[in-house]
Amino acid sequence: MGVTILHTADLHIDSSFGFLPQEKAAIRREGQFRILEEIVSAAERYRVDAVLICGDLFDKPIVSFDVANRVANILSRTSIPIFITPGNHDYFHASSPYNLTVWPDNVRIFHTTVIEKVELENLVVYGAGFTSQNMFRSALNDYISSHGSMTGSLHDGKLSVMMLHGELNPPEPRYHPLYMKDIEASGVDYLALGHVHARSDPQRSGKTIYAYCGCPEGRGFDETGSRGIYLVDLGDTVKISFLPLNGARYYDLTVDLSSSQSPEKAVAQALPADMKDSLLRITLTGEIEPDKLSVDEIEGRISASAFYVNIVDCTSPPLNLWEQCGDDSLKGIFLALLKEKLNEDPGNEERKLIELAARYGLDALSGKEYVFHDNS
Ligand SMILES: [Mn+2]
Repeated sequence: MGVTILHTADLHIDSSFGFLPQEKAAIRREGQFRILEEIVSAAERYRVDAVLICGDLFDKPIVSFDVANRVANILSRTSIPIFITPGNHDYFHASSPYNLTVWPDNVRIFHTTVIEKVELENLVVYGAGFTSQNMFRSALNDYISSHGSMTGSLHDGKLSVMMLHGELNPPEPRYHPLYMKDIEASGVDYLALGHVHARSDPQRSGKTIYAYCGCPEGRGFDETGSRGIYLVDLGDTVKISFLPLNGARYYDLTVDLSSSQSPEKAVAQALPADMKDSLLRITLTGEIEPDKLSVDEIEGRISASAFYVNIVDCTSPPLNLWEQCGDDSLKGIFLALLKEKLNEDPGNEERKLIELAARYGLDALSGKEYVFHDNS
């Protein structure tokens, strides 16, 4: 019989969202509880056999009783077994919510750095967690070194999964190093990983499929795009599907206003179709007359339909290329030489090249580092 698990990690509940105004940050923190609710609903809807939360469920090692109790309450709305590994942000310790909160019976927390095993009816779950903000030793390597592997008759034909928060082959072993040879030696059917917030496609090492599911909702402009959870069907073959969730979406957009007649239109064209629950950072670039651009107006218009917008104005006034042509200076002589070529009535392509040469030359003569003017 097949087994389905729900793989999630890195919710970072109770994040500060310090880049937002206070009231919007509070709304985003509420949204984090909604994402957890959505995850529990998905677990029910897809009738999964277990939910794996692979570290950094909370953003910090200590949270208020209210936050911890709300999380426990959401997890109690299902009877599906839920497994949690504390990560580097929410490591297990005496004052940890994992120690102080009354968790529902369906929740099991892997609270030591030594890999433990829990047997369900048709599934074996292995896990270990952080007990401080760093974890230099590899729990997996320690386990393999003393036990050899996790497979064999031990499982009585049951499928096996392991959940760990850590880094694959890191240059420095600071956040629980995980090594390929140990993953291969483990022989578990699926290794559910947390820590890296970008989702990775499932990979295989030996018989073991492993993946980072990424965070189920972005928390900043470095976490853009669609985010969600992995549903993992374990059977004769392992089938993994990405299920997007309805969290806030972050967009980090750059709009070049150089050749645009209307900055408002140029920005509008770059916007996503549905901006509800969207957080946008829009960087404006290119050369434009300052009086043609009203950042406040653009910002005002977008904030009417988006959750949050931040416009970064990196435009510059248009440069009169030939202003210093013929001056008694190195720039003047350089421009005069190029201007001669222009006067020979070159074709369109060559004209562009000459203008580009003038720009680069002026930049260089002004002591600027290489500045790329994208005129395409
Ligand atoms: Mn994390």
